[in-house]
Amino acid sequence: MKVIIARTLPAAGLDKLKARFDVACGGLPLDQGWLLRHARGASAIVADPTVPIGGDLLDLAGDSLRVVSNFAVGFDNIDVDAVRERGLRATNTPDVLTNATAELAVALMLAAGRRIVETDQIFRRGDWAGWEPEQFLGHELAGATVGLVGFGRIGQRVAELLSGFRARIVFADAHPMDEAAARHGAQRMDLAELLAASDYVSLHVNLTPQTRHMIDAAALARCKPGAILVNTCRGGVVDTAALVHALRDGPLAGAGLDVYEHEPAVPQDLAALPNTVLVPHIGSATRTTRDAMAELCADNVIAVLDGGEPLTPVV
Ligand code: 8YV
Repeated sequence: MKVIIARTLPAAGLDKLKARFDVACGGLPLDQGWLLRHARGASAIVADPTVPIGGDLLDLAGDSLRVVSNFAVGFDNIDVDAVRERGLRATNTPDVLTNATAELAVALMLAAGRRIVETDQIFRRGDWAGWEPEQFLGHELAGATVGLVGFGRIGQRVAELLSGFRARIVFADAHPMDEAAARHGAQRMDLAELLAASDYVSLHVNLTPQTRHMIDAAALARCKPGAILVNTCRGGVVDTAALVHALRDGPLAGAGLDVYEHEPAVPQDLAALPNTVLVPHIGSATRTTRDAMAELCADNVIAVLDGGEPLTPVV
């Protein structure tokens, strides 16, 4: 059976697939032409969030195709209705990246709150004239209200990590999440309430038509003056132009961002602002996590091609 890897997969998963199947990798960067040429006759396609998977590609693969295995927890790149309509399966890699992503969210809260990148740059440029009593004042997590938008696996792990910081945790989620709320001592609010109450707002939702631009100009206007926004989920959840405005003219004091609306383009308006911490989609970028993601991605392919249930299906 033929397995097509749209780009690349770490060896932890790739070697498992190579041991069982005829594997071809498109390599980096994504070459759509290669993918279209090689999809025909594939039993499985391994994709990631940079690889759009639509009905046309599924049809091109033909009757042999059984599964699309995404190397990511997010699956906004996959047309899940097209997968479902064709009786195929799609899988993702939840759980294994929860901690890495949650740790990055906390790192961005601290970096933006304590102005770590801004002051690092001032220092490196030789622009520091010496210590002053009220210089470079930032924000602490202790005593702050942290609003988690989305209280799934990653949001809950952020709450757990923050317990030592003595922050108050509030969350907005489509589901009541009563048990998790009790476990983390977190209070559920609707989004508007959360934005008005939070010193830090951290986003942990899937990108869907409902969440696209969920954080728009109106939402940002509701934020507390001096609040910090952290985004480690998907760039499309935030309206970038509105974010730039809120960082320039208030109410936001800063933002820590891992994801962008038009990756890999660097949003120049955000880059020009001193109160942003910008990292290039590194939420799951640790050796341990990427290997675990690759293994799970491969195990999903193997499970389906062996005629079984995928381990972590989205369809
Ligand atoms: C990955 C991610 O780094 O899992 C996701 O949804 O965005 C990140 O963990 C990226 O997708 C690489 O595949």
